[in-house]
Amino acid sequence: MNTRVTDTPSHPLTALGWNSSVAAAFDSVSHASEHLLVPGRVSAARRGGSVVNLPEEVPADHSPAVLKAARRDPTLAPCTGDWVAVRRSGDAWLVEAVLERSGTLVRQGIAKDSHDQVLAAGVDHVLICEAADQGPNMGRLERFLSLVRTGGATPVVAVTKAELAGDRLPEVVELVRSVSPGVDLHVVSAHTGEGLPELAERLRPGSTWVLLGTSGAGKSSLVNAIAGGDLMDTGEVRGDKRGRHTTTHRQLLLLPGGAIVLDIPGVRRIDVPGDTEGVDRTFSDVTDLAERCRFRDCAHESEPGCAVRAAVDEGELDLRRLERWNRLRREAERNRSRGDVRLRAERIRHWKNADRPGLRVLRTRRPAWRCRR
Ligand SMILES: Nc1nc2c(ncn2[C@@H]2O[C@H](COP(=O)(O)OP(=O)(O)OP(=O)(O)O)[C@@H](O)[C@H]2O)c(=O)[nH]1
Ligand SMILES: [Mg+2]
Ligand SMILES: [Zn+2]
Repeated sequence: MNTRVTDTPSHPLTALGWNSSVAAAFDSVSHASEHLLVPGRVSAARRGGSVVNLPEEVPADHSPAVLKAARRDPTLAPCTGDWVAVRRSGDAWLVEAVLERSGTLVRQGIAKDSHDQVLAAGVDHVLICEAADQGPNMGRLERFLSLVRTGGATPVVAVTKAELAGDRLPEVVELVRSVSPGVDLHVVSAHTGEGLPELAERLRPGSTWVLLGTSGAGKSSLVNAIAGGDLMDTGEVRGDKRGRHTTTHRQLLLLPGGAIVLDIPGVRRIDVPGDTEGVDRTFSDVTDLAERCRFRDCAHESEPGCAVRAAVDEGELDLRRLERWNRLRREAERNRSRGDVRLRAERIRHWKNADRPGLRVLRTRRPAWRCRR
């Protein structure tokens, strides 16, 4: 986090987002430890060490216990936004434990043996940025919304670069609204200042926000415009409207208004995690209709009394939205079973590698049993 953290007048940990649930998580870790621990928040995580705010910024190594846990499961390594318990060890600081997380943004590991990646932790709100001049891409928005909900944070949508849409702006906003029922929507321009005061008003002191969107969506420009300075580098988009991945690392920043923001590198595509509930909450308009189907297990295909199909026939529900709901649900189910397979494989690996003298005895005896047969 930049040095401005120490300039804040109120309680230093409150300025970093400290609240009663973080305090309770810290208490349970600190009571169980033989060391004198202090709480801090990770503003930037690296392999083997982190920058931790106590609230002044210090570099801290990860303790052997933290490293061991992260080797077994990389999602357990400290990540940006995590609350941690640290202790002094000689001249250095050591991260002894990662406190129980709330509000995470997790990138699902797609390959069979790849792990999930925690992009951010301790997140209250995710501002999903969609550039007004590029679509909008409804499927991507639904995907981002599902992902945010699964992680337990509240999604808010920003249609960025509003002035570039010209006459199309109302249509773009309507389309975005149609895929984000119940979600706060801000129409903003970092260049003209449109919508910035309203958005800044939402960024309450001590709340943690992550900006999520494709490269070039204008996330860093938005942070700078709200901060009234150049906190983040920004980059021109290319001829094909794609961004240049200007932001390459993740670091918490404190806005002058007191909110904590994390502007992450642009994300083009991200899988929904193995959680159909996050998907269903994103498609609440469709699930509300499904409640009224005659059969509880209606597949919304050709069943009689299907309220979802009736809404499609009457033009109240876009068939493409129904198809995208089905597709995302299937993806979530697939990812859940993939996750289960991975978890099982990891458990077996862990069990095989564990140092268990009893197992060694068993192994040495086995040939003798075979001889007897
Ligand atoms: N016209 C206009 N251009 C904007 C606006 N906001 C951002 N841009 C431009 O869009 C380009 C990309 O902006 P960035 O803020 O770097 O985008 P980003 O989302 O942070 O991109 P990555 O860091 O690559 O993920 C830059 O050239 C900005 O000047 C806006 O409101 N209006
Ligand atoms: Mg950026
Ligand atoms: Zn139905």
